[in-house]
Amino acid sequence: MDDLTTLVASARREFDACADPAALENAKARYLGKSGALTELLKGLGKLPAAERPAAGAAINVAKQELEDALTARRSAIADAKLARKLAADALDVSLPGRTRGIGALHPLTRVQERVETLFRSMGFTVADGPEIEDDFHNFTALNTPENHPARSMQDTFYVEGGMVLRTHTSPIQVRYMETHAPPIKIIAPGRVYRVDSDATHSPMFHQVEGLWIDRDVTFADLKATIVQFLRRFFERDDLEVRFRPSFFPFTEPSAEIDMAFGDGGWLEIAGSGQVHPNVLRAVNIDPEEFQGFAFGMGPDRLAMLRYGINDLRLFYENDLGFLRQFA
Ligand code: 2NL
Repeated sequence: MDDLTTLVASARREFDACADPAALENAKARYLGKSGALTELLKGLGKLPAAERPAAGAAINVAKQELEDALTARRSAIADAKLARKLAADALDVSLPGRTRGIGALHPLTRVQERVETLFRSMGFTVADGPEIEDDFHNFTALNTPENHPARSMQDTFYVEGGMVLRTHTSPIQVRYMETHAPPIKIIAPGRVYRVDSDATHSPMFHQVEGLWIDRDVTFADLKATIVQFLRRFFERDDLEVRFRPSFFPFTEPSAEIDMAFGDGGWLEIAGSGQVHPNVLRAVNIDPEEFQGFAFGMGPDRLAMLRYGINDLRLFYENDLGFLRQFA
């Protein structure tokens, strides 16, 4: 059957010209579909004399198998070509620069806290830590805070379950330290603190570094020397002027605000401080007739704003990489 040989040859040529699966399936339909060329030949078998039918039918079936085999071969050739193209596109070009992981950097507030820790460690202080969720005793009562003090109100303090609070200062770290360590005690307590307050200069979460030095004879003179030394080293200015201004805190007596000179003639409030109140020592079973010392509290966020010349506290908490990268 010359017809069949020609048909198979032209089908092979068409299949081999197909570059994608869809074209190949269309070509298949032209030969093996409902009214495909080979299908039509099969339909014509009935018109042949009965004696010729078996041989003709067998020849058509052989041709049909040849087309199926050609299709299978072409399908896998198309798939192989596709894979080869993909591999070529994804090939490793060893001359390209490597894909680097960003190096990253510490947040400016972290850098300031680490600097504060380093400077106080060099003066013999240990860095203490504690929970951010506190009970009433460690956050207020042990610190001689009166029962009706406004700081205890829900307007000022975040209350969580069971009468617990988000600590409003890092003092409870120091209270817990005094409960578990006998004097001499010489620690700083850095960390996050929380107050109900939010504007350009207040964030509901901010940071504090408190300090505490208790021994038999730690005086207000030691407080002044420690703070002046710290501030001069922190701001790298040996002539930095520091001023102690009388103030009040329930947990210290006497108490003083600490100001540092800035610009020409101005003063900037930088910390609160004082001699630890005898009631605070009694609350942690330290005898105030035997031991005394000072405590202070300052805002490292404020120190960071001064050190880096930043005028809006909120910039530290927005995680804008354009801002943060400047300190990397
Ligand atoms: C401020 C005031 C201050 C303290 C914090 C303190 C802690 C203990 C005992 C006594 Cl355990 N006092 N802390 C003392 C005076 C002032 O902070 O304005 N901070 C930003």
